Amino acid sequence: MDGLLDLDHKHALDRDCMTLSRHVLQQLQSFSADAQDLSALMNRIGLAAKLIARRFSRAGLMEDVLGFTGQTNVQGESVKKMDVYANQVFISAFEQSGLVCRLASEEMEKPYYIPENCPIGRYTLLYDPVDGSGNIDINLNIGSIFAIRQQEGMDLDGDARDLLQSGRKQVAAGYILYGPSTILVYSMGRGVHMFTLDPSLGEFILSQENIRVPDHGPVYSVNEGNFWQWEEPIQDYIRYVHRHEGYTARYSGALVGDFHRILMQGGVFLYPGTVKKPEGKLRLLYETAPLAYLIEQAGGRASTGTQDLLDVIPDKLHARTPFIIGSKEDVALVESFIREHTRQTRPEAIAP
Ligand code: AFP
Repeated sequence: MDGLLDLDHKHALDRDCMTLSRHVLQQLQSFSADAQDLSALMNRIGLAAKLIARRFSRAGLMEDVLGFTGQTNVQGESVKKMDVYANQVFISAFEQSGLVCRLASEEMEKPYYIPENCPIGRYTLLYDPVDGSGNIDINLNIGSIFAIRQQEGMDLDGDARDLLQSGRKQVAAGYILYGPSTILVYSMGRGVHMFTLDPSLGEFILSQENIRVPDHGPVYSVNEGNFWQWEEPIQDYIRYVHRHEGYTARYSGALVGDFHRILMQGGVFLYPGTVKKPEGKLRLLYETAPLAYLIEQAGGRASTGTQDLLDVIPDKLHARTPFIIGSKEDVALVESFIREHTRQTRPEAIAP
């Protein structure tokens, strides 16, 4: 027909119109109030991501952006100025949204409750505003991780006990990777989808749908500098991959980038517990559980080594878990070393 684009151009234009908010509504196949809320919620996540990406992209040219604040956070870690900025970005993006009732962050000991004079929503946003802070000052990949849970019951005394539930209670989860391009990967239980920020549009545009992690991959991603601290089965697994062809080590020191490589190419990421810290370093509610949600949606697995990660019920807001995540065959291989070690040392612990 006259005046219409040919199919190729039309598809390209349709794709440029597949924004985050529209994709959520398409995923939910609904225009209900709930669907609109989730669509608006993901849009706010996209806004926060754009604000953080903008700051990162000019960090080296601006005063007072890089470096440390001199403070220590609830994790006992030195706080970077970008940690504080990014944490506030999410609060500012959601405070007037009417979508959330509180925000729980790696950077805040207690959740931030939306003030009385702001519209209160039914969701809780849990997030790690800057994952991989160690990479900020050297311009290497950094990420933000988020999870969305529905408010359940009343949180009367503000201790957020209702958040201490398994990762299977997550309504949605995802991450932003600030790399050569800024991408946003998310799932709401209907597959894993990737959006790429088009700076010329200021929009996250759909770049890959229904991502599936390969059943096996060559990459194992772990900080081998901790080898001497690990329990024996993890050391045995590392010796195995050292002695067998077909494995390659990749580790950036930033979970989101290392995870994204595993999601796209297959393999396994490990942050095991150590003899001194059996629970490991990574935090459950806003780091390991959101990524576990994604990897299961992509056909992979996430484990503590002895339990499915999504079944772990935290005892506190900033609980940590050992973390093994990636292709199901590679996660199973790591678990097999743990099971074999248990069989030899504590046979009574092995279920019949
Ligand atoms: P920072 O945010 O302090 O850089 O820590 C990053 C992180 O939480 C996670 O992104 C990495 O996978 C992990 O720690 C790296 O920890 P190690 O430096 O102990 O390997």
